[in-house]
Amino acid sequence: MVKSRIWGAAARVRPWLPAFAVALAAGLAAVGGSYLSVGRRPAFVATPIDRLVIAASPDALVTFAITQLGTLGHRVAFLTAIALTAVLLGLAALPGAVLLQGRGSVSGASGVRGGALVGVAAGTVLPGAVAFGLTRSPISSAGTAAGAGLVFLVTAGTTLLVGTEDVALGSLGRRRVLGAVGSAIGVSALGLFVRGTGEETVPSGLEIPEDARPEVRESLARARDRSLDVEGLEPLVSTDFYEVDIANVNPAVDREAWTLSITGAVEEEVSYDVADVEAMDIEDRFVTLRCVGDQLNGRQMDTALWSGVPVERLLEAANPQGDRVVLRGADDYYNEFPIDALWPGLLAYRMNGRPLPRAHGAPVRALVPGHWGEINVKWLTEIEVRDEETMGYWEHRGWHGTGPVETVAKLWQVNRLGGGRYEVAGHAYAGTRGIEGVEVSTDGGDTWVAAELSEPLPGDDVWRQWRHEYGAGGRHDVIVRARDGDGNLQIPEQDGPKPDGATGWVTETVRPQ
Ligand SMILES: Nc1nc2c(c(=O)[nH]1)N[C@H]1C(S)=C(S)[C@@H](COP(=O)(O)O)O[C@H]1N2
Ligand SMILES: [Mo]
Repeated sequence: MVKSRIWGAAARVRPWLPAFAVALAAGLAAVGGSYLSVGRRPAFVATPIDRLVIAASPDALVTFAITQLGTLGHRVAFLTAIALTAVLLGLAALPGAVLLQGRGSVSGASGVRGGALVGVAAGTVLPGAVAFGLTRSPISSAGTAAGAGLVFLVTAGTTLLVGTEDVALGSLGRRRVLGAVGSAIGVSALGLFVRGTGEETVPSGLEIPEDARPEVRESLARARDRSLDVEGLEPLVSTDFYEVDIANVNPAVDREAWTLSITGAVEEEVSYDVADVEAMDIEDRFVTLRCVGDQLNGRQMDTALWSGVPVERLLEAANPQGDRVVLRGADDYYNEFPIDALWPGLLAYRMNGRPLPRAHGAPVRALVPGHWGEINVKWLTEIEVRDEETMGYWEHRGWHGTGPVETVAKLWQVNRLGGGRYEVAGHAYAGTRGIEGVEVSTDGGDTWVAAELSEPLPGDDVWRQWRHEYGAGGRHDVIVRARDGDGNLQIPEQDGPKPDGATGWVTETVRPQ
């Protein structure tokens, strides 16, 4: 009984499968068309869906993606959003596909052409309208409509040309479904070819721009010269700066329209534009950032030479009355912390001698000395001064990452020099406390020796490199620990990043090769 009912249902659905396939192909082509027209920008039709996906994701999943997957997590989440958007736009295209499928029953040449045309029109306009509802961008919506429309044209094309004579064309045959899928893949591939993945290449600290200010060139050259000469070890200015964002599509803030407002518990609300900020004296600072979600020996810790204006200069004019601040970014990210931490901060608009990349917060981001990365708000638009404490974006999700960083020594490089000789090296960071020393044990913690340290770079909030060379017989355990500028040893107790940063000493088993 049940079996036959299922069979009955399947038999009823079956004739419509080609229509579903064409609609899905149109949905994919619609996403591809939008991407081709605007790239990985807020106007891309999958961006709003991406936001919904992230908002709906359980905190544990978001935490896992950020702390374990990094960039890979972003890619997976972004592809998920794209797939969902293709399905959504495919549903919008379905009425068109059904009309196209059904047009075979209309008799007479003009009837057939008319039916097909209505199908093509519906399959084009409906996804376009949905895109406009999602993005409010005419260009992106036109791209969406064009992508879907192309699939419908390819699908209907043969019939329109041949007319009614060929009755076998009265349904969406396999060949036309293949044509639909093929053109959808074509549009998407073209979008990828023209726009790339949308992942920005960020200036490496090793390339010193010709046109940078002499001070910047000098500082970057100094950082290069002071970097320890260890094969495979990242220099003092990172060549590949990590990125942590709440969204998969970064805001594209219009420099000309951008303003930064200082609001709330202030004597006078003030607002600055790019010209105001750039008119002030520029200052260069080496600053290290580390995400609170970084694993103990993870890679979400990097250093750049940032240029901008001290926060102080902008804050003073507002004369703040409260002792807390909320910083807000153009991506609706926000973070809250004591105003005392913000006063010594920098509002950066250049990075390693180049304009601040979009990925790192263009046109202006905050850099707050010594605290976890999350309060260094990117695409900064507002500083709200408050009397009372409140929670930031990550606090609402169970993190306590607004305070000063934990001390850490990373073990990022193990080089086998031959003849039983080894070289181990890494970076150590303790925020504004500074690094006084790094100690290494190559016998599992029985004995400790001081590692060689890189010359400190100017700055109150910057890492140092360490290196140690030794001989060993066989397999052995290397442990590293840093001592901060106050003389405190790095916390030995092992603990994961959530909620307030990883602790413990990095340990690695080294085997001879
Ligand atoms: N507007 C905005 N600012 C932000 C974030 C964000 O998602 N949006 N991420 C924060 C986090 S968690 C970290 S660790 C740092 C990372 O800065 P980076 O991406 O330039 O490395 O930016 C912080 N500022
Ligand atoms: Mo972070």
